[in-house]
Amino acid sequence: MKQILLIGNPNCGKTTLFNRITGLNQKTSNLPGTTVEAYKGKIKIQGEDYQIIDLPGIYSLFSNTEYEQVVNKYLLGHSAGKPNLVVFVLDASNLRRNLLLYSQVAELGIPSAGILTMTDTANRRNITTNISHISKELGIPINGVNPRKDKNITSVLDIIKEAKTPKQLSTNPGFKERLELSLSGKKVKGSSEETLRRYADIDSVIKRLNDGNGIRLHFNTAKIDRCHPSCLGIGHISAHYASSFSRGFFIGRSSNGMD
Ligand SMILES: Nc1nc2c(ncn2[C@@H]2O[C@H](COP(=O)(O)OP(=O)(O)OP(=O)(O)O)[C@@H](O)[C@H]2O)c(=O)[nH]1
Ligand SMILES: [Mg+2]
Repeated sequence: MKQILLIGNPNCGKTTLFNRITGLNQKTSNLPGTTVEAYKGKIKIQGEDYQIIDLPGIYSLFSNTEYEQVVNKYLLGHSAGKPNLVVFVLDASNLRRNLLLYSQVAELGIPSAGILTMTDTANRRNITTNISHISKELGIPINGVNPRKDKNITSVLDIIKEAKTPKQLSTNPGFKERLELSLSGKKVKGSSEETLRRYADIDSVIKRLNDGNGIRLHFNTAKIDRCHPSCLGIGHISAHYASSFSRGFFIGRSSNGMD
């Protein structure tokens, strides 16, 4: 049976989506780190059976916790054979941070499809996203789904059928070997430098999306007059990025995005 891995940052809605499409009832919560092991389920797409595996949420494949190890093992085929497909869940309210993990998974070249969740949360923070622009940048089909509310799972199944080999957002020679090495539990030399390089490549993507209206932070001057940027839900952006903020360039930077 073909194997699909459900991958993404913590708390982006993977298990809610998994439950929705498999009919199972695994634990979900709005606390990061809810899924600590791989949940397995079965789905049928156009008459074909697939095993879908809901993995723990992580920010980067490089780290020493058991969660990254679980995800690494599945991605590299050490747990259940080589995966056929990846469904990457992207949180629309934190796209930049999500793209770090995405860029690493994309570099493995597994055919992928994307599900953009949390567009409602993003909208509340005055961020809108244009799915077709994001899909073009990443080179994979993407559908926007709110797995908490949307009962119709057809759009999820349809997009899985259209999975494509992702564009590489960042190229890092020796990446796969370093990933294999990280399975030994040792801190991999050079992974922090690699993360910084990846963020530089991701910022080019974010800038193109921003310039082409793929992501837009709507300035509500009345609110801005009254509030600090944290009122717009982007208060976690470091001062380093204040100039980007003033250009209306959305970036969801968080210290959790670094390994
Ligand atoms: N507002 C909103 N909430 C959502 C959406 N999708 C999921 N949620 C909620 O987000 C919370 C986290 O969902 P989970 O499915 O547990 O997230 P997860 O990605 O599996 O989290 P980890 O297992 O920790 O990696 C739950 O309270 C869901 O109901 C969405 O599109 N919008
Ligand atoms: Mg989960």
